Amino acid sequence: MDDKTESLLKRLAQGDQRALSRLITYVDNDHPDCLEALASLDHSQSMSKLIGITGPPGAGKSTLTDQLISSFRHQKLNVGVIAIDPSSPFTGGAVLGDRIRMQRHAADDGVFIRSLGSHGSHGGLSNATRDVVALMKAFGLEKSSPFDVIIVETVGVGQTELDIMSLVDTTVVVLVPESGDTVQTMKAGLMEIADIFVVNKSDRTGADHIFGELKVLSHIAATEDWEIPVHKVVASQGKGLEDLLNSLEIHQKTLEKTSSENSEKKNQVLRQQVLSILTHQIEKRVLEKGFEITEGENPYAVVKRLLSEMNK
Ligand SMILES: Nc1nc2c(ncn2[C@@H]2O[C@H](COP(=O)(O)OP(=O)(O)OP(=O)(O)O)[C@@H](O)[C@H]2O)c(=O)[nH]1
Ligand SMILES: [Mg+2]
Repeated sequence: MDDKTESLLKRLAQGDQRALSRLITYVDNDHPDCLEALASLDHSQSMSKLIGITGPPGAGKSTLTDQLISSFRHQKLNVGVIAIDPSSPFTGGAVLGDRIRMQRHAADDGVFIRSLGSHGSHGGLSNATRDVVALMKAFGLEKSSPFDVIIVETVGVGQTELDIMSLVDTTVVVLVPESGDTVQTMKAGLMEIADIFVVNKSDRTGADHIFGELKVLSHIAATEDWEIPVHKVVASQGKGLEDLLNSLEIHQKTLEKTSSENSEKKNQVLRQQVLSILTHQIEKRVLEKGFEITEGENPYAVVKRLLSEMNK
């Protein structure tokens, strides 16, 4: 690790947002010091609460995130935001849109917002997000100015989002009155990923219908500890926010209460993280060294050769 990286890490721990920004760029560009830098972080003192906001494109996730930032700032909490746009080559404007929607917080020292697109994140978006979350959790720990809340906004409810949402404590799935089909086709997936449902754009007709459907689903899937609450929200007007904030708090408390039962799940998430970091590192090493492959060669034989070369 060179001196520059070391000094960036020191400044990160002291709560320097520019250092955090630089280190996120390191991660985005797969800087050679990344692994060592991330491995040196100590998260044992981190108290950051991690909230995931996910849902279909245009559901109002950024508008909601913006409102949540305001509420948390009222409580004098520091907030870090990662806005993920998996399709940035096509919707580059969306990243910009996120920025604009949350722009009013840009000058606030207690808020840090960063967008991540698939461009630049070599190991895929869930790898990049995990790395950025790791950096954000270590931010400001020495100066007692850490992020009290870290919000991860991501589009969709597929496998990548599942991986990303395994990083957070509480996942809010944002749907809209037009999401009826999504609810029907993705029932199981939705119930697996969601800790809280938001029916946003409840100023539109059809909100009651989807609200009712989600209520039934979460009632069926309810456990002793948790029944997924469903909230009608109008993010653009800040309506319904208090109930949502209340649910977020109750969910955090439930997690604390059931933390011993959750330790197995946490372990599983950790193991999964180790495996994906390892995969990424091996791939990186192989690519750095380069490898020969002749036309029509058996790809399994190539991998066998590469692995035995690695063992030497
Ligand atoms: N009518 C209505 N419109 C809303 C509401 N919340 C957000 N919008 C609008 O919906 C549009 C999309 O909002 P965003 O917050 O960018 O949605 P998003 O889910 O972050 O979008 P992507 O990140 O591009 O997937 C914007 O034009 C918002 O003004 C709402 O409660 N009611
Ligand atoms: Mg958005």
